[in-house]
Amino acid sequence: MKYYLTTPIYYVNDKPHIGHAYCTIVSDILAQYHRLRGEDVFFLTGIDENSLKNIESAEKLGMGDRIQEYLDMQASIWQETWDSLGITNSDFIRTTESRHKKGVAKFWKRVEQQGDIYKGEYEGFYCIGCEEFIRPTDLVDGLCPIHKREPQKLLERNYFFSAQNYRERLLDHIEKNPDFIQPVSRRNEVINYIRDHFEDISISRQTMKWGIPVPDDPEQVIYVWFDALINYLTGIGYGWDDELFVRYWPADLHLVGKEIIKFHCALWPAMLMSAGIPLPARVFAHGFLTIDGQKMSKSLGNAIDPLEIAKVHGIDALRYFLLREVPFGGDGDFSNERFSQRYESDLSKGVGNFVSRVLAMAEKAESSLLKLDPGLRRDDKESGVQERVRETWQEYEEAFDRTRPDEALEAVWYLISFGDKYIEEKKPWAIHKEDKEEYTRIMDTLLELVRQVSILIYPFMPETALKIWRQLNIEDAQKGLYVAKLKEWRAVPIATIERGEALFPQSK
Ligand code: ME8
Repeated sequence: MKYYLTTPIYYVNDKPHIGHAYCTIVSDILAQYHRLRGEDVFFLTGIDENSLKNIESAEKLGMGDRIQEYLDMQASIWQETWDSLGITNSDFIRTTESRHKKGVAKFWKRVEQQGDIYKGEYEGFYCIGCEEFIRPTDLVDGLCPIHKREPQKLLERNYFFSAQNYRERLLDHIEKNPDFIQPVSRRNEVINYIRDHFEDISISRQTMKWGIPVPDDPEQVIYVWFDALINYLTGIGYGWDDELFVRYWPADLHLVGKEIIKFHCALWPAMLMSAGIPLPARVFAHGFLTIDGQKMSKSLGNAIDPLEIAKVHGIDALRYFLLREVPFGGDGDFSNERFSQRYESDLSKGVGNFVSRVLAMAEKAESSLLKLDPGLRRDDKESGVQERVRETWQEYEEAFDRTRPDEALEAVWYLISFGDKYIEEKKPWAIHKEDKEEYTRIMDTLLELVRQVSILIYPFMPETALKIWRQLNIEDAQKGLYVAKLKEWRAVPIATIERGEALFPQSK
């Protein structure tokens, strides 16, 4: 089984902010989950370099004559950010790379051979902020309503893509594949758009000095979205490594923000249909993050650097927060206050406290735990713990299948509170002296529960999971095992315990 997932490729006119990190982190969590299942995962992210926005930023820095240098500089910033956040992407695609340009040229030719490219006159508006042609009726007081800037007025002879040829096939595909567009709330938006507004689109620019030249017509460069979408193919070998491409295409998931769903669910599948390439299985549109209730923007100067936030409570805490605080698919808000609250209540006092409590009590029983005759083991079915773990796995896997990692995480936290309640009910500390055997049995169950929790949290908080495995001395024993085995009750025996530092120390 392979699993190929992608993030959007980001514009590099600035450094990454928490919104970009959100999409990349969720993708990483999905990638880690599928790896845990033993699947052959390819996780692609990258940058969209042939954009006017980038050129404008280069010019502002006085680097207008050294654009490639500017892009290289920005590429390092983006790559380093993901590295520092521990993102496990398989590759990083840049649209100025020759492998990408080669693939784009190949793709263009296929669409051309299909008879879907023609030359025509484009007269209208173009918003650099959106990198999109804009209808006059969408302007508000002559300005782009999103970017509040005046669009460029264009009169050019361009190449057009016959998108309209694919309108019916697209609608048919969306209807027959209810999972193609997620969440469901976005489906109607896309259907209406395709039905009412999906027209042939200009796919080249005459006056642009930066970009990928149109094959056989170097006077024109390819429209940045047409070029950028193809990254999902060129990132896995299209045009330069057929074997790799066949191994991973079609994509299992394109994760994107809600503002670019139309490009991914209308233009992109139409392009693929024209080129005779199978469509991705699913496009999921996540919501937008605000900061303290406000839109993130350069003018407000409130864009948050994910690296700064990760410094406060660590990377795992940031990953946890973003998944737990924001219902996936909806919008959410980031505030330092909420972040610290969740850190204290869910991490320090939640999983951190649960693990350290169990390990501290288990230490007292350690010597007898090691010698515990399996015949003496608590009947875990009776206690309900084993059953709860089984149900958690079921909810968890189903949630991931629906691309709802937030719900998977919720199920894990429910299991942790179940564990806390189990401790409160059994009050092992009260029987420690008089009934050592019972005490040992309870601890034996609780330790297995901690192991189960550690596997469940792995995709979300890999560093924390690793710390727990070390404390339980099972890191080596679990190596090379995947979910199907790991989730079995007592799949890996816990032999000794080495309590380490608190997983999430209380803030001072
Ligand atoms: O659109 N909250 O790039 P981009 C959550 N290059 N996510 C956010 C966000 C926010 N406030 N702001 C940005 C482009 N994002 C194109 C894509 S793909 C072939 C080309 C995330 O730099 C979100 O995932 O504007 C959004 O879709 C993406 O960044 C857009 O990044």
